Amino acid sequence: MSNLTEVNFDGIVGPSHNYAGLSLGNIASANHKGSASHPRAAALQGLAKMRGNLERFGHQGFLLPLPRPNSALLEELGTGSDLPRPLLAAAWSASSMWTANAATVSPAPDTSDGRCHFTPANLVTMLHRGQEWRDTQAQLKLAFADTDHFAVHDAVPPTFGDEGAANHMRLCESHASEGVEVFVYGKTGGAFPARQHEQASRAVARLHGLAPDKCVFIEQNPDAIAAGAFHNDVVAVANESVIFAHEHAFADRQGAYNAMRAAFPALQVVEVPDSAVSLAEAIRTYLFNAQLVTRASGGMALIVPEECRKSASVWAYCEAMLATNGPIREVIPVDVKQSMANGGGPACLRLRVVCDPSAVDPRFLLTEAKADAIEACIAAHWPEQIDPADLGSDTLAKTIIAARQSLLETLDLQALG
Ligand code: SUG
Repeated sequence: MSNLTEVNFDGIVGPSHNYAGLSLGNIASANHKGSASHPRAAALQGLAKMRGNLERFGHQGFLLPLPRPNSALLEELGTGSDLPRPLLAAAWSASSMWTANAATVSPAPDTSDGRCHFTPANLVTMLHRGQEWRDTQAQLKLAFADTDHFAVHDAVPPTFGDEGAANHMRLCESHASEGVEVFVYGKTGGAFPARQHEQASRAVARLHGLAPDKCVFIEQNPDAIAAGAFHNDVVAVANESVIFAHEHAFADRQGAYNAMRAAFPALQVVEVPDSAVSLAEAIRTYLFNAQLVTRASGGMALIVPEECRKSASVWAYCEAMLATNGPIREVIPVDVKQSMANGGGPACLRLRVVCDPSAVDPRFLLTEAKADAIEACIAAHWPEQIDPADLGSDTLAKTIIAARQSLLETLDLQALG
């Protein structure tokens, strides 16, 4: 159990990154429907974020884009000129880049068998996301193949929507100590889908062998879902003993904090009042879709989207928060605009895994030299631009398939071909 540390596995943005407006309830996705996307810029922005974190923390992992266009899905749908565009676009989606939705992860100190457990998210609410989990699972089984340390489950059965780590927070004294796992679910009935079902969260907790008194199940605020917080990580993030959340994140605000405190008495709440940052502005800037990380020098840093610096109310809040000298000591903006335009901020792009890095297949761990090689591959092969009308083109399909193939070769991961 020694050497347990938090490693972030970011999704490398795939060469088919595009804006098809597929996610009902995701305001950025709807607003950018039909816009031209820039896959090369998107992937380079994601890589720059990874490089920054590699330098900051000494560890950084990645997961690879899934095969697109997904010919198996197209076959299942029946190909033909009358195939509706959104169904065609689903098979071209690069949505696996948001690895916060790849799986729920329970680190070894929390589980009954002392292994780190993964349950790939079934993502059943949306077609373009529901096609991900089997390929994601194959990748997790390769990266975390060491069964002395890791267990990779099947997704929980459909009907119970599961969107993975985006609706899961872990409270602990330090990453290597036993934690309390907080599962946040939504209830259906609002204008937008509630993507995380309570029974999916409870199934994951059972599968992972978590102690019932170390689990907390909390309902997301239906008003937050209605305002565009389609995942809890759009309105809250936790790290070690700190939770950073919007006042309207949870259905029963005080009840939620009480339940967390009952299981984890050392909880520190940094709550942003609606009067300082409105729910709409929090969702527009993705203040909470931040990486809340422990600095080597002490205190925590919040890695936020660049959009936060440009918002008067959000930036004023951040400056005021830093002046209080509370647990969060630094705010670091990063440019992930291409991902943001589809509703994916810095936190969506990463899956946190507390593990011993030496137990992970090193092909999934970033080094400076590997970042250079990935960058060269992206620069050479990722399309500069995709217009939604291009989806379905044979020429573009060939470019995308060849680009991914070249990345697999660069990383010696042809096994994922
Ligand atoms: O599932 N966007 C993703 C964004 C996921 C963000 N993840 C977290 N919050 N953890 C989604 O809505 C847009 C696809 C499109 O419109 O083409 C999309 O799937």
